[in-house]
Amino acid sequence: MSIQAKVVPVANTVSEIYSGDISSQEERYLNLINKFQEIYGTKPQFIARSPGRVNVIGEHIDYCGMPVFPMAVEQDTLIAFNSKDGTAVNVANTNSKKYPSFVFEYSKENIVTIDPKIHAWSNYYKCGYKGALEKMKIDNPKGMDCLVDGDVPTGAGLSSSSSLVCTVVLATQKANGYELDKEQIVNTSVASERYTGVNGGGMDQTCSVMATRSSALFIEFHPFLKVTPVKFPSSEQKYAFVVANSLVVSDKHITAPVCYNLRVVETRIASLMLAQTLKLDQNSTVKEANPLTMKVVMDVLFANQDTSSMSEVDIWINRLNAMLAHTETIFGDHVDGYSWKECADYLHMSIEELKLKVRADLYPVRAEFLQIYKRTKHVFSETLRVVLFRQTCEEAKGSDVYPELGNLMNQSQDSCDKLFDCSCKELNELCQTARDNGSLGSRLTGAGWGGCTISLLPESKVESFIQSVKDSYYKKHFPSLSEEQLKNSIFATKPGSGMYIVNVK
Ligand code: NG1
Ligand code: MG
Repeated sequence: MSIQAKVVPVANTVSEIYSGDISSQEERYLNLINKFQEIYGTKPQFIARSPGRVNVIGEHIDYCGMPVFPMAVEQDTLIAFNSKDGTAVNVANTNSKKYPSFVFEYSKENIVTIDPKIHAWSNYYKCGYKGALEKMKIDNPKGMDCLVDGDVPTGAGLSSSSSLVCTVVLATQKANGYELDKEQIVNTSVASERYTGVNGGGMDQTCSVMATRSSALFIEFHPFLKVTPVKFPSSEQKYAFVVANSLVVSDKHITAPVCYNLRVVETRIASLMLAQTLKLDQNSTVKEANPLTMKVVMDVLFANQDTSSMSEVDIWINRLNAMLAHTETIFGDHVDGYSWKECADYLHMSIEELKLKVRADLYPVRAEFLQIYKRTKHVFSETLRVVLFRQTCEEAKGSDVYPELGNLMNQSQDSCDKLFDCSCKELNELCQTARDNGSLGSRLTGAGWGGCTISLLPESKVESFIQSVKDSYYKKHFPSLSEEQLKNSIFATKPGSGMYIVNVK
């Protein structure tokens, strides 16, 4: 049995990506194929694959339409699959203890029923399936036999969820004879994952689908999706990134109404308040994005700016600084937040109207005060850091810019902690421990409230760094971890490749 070292064309797939990955993981792929045969009595035709991601900088700004800077990790989700007659979809997992098998039948009314109140791994699978079928607009799907194998740490801010959803979308379209292009797969996966009840942005899916080996991605969402691979600069001293899991599990499904979904709502209300105070034309803002985002507010405000003598970076810096100044002027007398009533009065509407306007009816939230000032200041300053991070990478010209990159990461952590309130004491401790042990910059990655940190440090220090963090953080808080668990909790990472399909012969 062999794996054909050839990618089945996911349109726009970069062909360099598969060879390294598959040869280094051949055993894992072969085990998957064997296990599939044991369960279903035949070999799979294809293996779909999509990675997790680690965000280097740019947290909680994707859903504001602002650019982010993630990279794919090497950990991923694989789905070996076959299509077959009938409409039953059989799904098994190589880790069947933790992720029990399930079967579902396609139904004409709602494709498949998903209850966001139940937190089961099957939900993520069904979300991807439902989204893919809706995208393809087919009502006579093929049946499927599937075997899933994933090694992205779960609940850790490394997007195990999106890695699974993207892989399901990829497998489902393939099994039904479709070849959606990468952008369609991104859009489908983003919409699909929202069926879990979390009103997420598009960073994770875009990175999982579009990543290219050895580069991080500068991802812009507005006015259209644009992905620019950016290489980390080379310098005499070599550097590395280490991911460390705080092992505080943040369950977005339970915390969404007071954490993630609330942040989305706060930034939307802030956008409405900015647009009104800055007297933006409602017709042009609503046309661009509904619900309104901070990126649209900024673009509309500067629509007539003469940019002929400005570089792309200068435009960003100029506009973001202006928005930060507006944030102080407009919200600076309410640094402790606004009540719902104050926000509604500000916008001349009722609280109910306001909730509808920002879609808090679809994704309910709970809060007494809305932290408009702090969230807005985070969004514009974090965007500025993303832009500066990219510029610093691209304009390094051989000089050692890593201390500057590290500073930006540290500032980002500070802002996530103090302005966006998405850190926690363990994450703060882990970042501090990292800095005390030679990291130039350390910050939470992903949604926060637990999960992982990412730290930048000289490559020569990686081993001693990992040992020191094990001694000071893990031994203190999690003394009973096995060596294997420790190995999965803290590891060096490099930018990996995006999704692909392998043809099994
Ligand atoms: P994770 O870390 O997967 O919970 C979430 C969102 C992103 C982004 C980050 C914060 C989803 C699928 N992902 O990531 O879109 O907003 O938080 O920067 O909701
Ligand atoms: Mg996730």
